[in-house]
Amino acid sequence: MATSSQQMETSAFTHRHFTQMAAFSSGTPLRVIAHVDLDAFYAQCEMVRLGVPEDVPLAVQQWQSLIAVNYAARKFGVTRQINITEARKLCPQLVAQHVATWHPYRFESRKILAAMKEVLPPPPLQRVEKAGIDEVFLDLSAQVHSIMLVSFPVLSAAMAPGADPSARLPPPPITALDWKSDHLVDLDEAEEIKDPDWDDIALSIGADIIREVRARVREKLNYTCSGGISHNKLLSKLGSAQNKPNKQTVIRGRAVARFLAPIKFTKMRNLGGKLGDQVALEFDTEDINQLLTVPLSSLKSRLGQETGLIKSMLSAKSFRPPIHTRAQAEQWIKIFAADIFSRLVEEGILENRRRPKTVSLHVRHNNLTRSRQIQIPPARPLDEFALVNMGSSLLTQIMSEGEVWPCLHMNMSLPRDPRARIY
Ligand code: DCP
Ligand code: MG
Repeated sequence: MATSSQQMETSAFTHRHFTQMAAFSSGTPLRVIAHVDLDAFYAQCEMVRLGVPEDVPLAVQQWQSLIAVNYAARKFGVTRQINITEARKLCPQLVAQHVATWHPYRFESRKILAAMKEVLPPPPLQRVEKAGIDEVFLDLSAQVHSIMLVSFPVLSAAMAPGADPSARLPPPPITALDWKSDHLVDLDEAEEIKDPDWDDIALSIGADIIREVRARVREKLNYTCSGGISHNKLLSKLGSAQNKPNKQTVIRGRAVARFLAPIKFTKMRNLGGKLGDQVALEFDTEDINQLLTVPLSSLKSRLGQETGLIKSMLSAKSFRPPIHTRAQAEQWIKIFAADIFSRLVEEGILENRRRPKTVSLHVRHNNLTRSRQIQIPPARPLDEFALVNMGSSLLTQIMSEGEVWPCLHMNMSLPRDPRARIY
């Protein structure tokens, strides 16, 4: 809490900024967007199903790879990047639960979404968007707006007919906010002693809502999840990952620059895959701050047409330091296969005519990227095992044609079928 505070004359925000919240306008700096992501989701599904206590290390295994690792196991250094044999060395008591299909996780995912909605007002105040099997975005703007109107009668002037939309709001009648046990991204000292403005109040109400959403999921279904609360999707998504597990993080508008500075841009939505890798290679940095100094025109011209390819199903990894052995490469092929296969399942691509026709593998050695692709046998089931096998034979081909070690980058993709509508 601030020891001395700087009294403000008016808010930095206008009547319009406030009224726009009710319409979910993306133009208002007061909007409240939250992202909620389940902790170690598939692992938690197995823990809930089998009644495994929280402190027991557990991982979900698919072939030799781990596709989810609970937080008890992560304490031993077990991650998705290692195989089951390595994991057992690090953590001999690890419970490894083998998984055959994704259906039970999809079912749990739907139950969790329904539980979240129970504590939210009905639409049109509610706006929830499922972003993946274990994550949702919530636009809380309209709900927060309605709560603010009740809690702060001074704001009703902004809604009055004839109110000047560009007039500033009065300062909030409070000087401190209770953030409960939330993580707050720190502000610079000069900012921290300022009184909260309406944007901080909006986020604090949003944080109260997300605390309740998470509590309901925990009480009803026994899952923990993490949340990020901020003014846009990118920040809230980065926020939810910041203090996992079972924590929520608030990124206030004034904290954004400080928050983003150390984050690698390859962690951002749309920059985690091929595009992010390409940007990192092209500009030789993964730092947001460094990238912010590159003019947009230069970004566009240097990335060129290539960026249009991100729609194909692709799983990629840049190696710093580079990898040197076939065994390491095989490990990554398994991870790519698991990643791509789960997305194929998730997007329902295997169940209809949009089944992909080819698999390709790209391998970068020094400045040279070589690739090979093969047809997917149409009659056989396209499962993760088949993808691993195809990736492995592509690697054999590429290795037979020239040097690959040290290898700086690999990716596996299922190129878009030009006849398919989506993907
Ligand atoms: N998943 C998968 N293969 C991957 C990545 C993820 O099968 N390569 C599945 C298993 C995860 C689920 O998707 O449990 C959700 O992915 P997340 O990235 O959210 O990871 P977790 O929920 O496991 O962990 P976290 O607590 O970091 O969110
Ligand atoms: Mg998750």
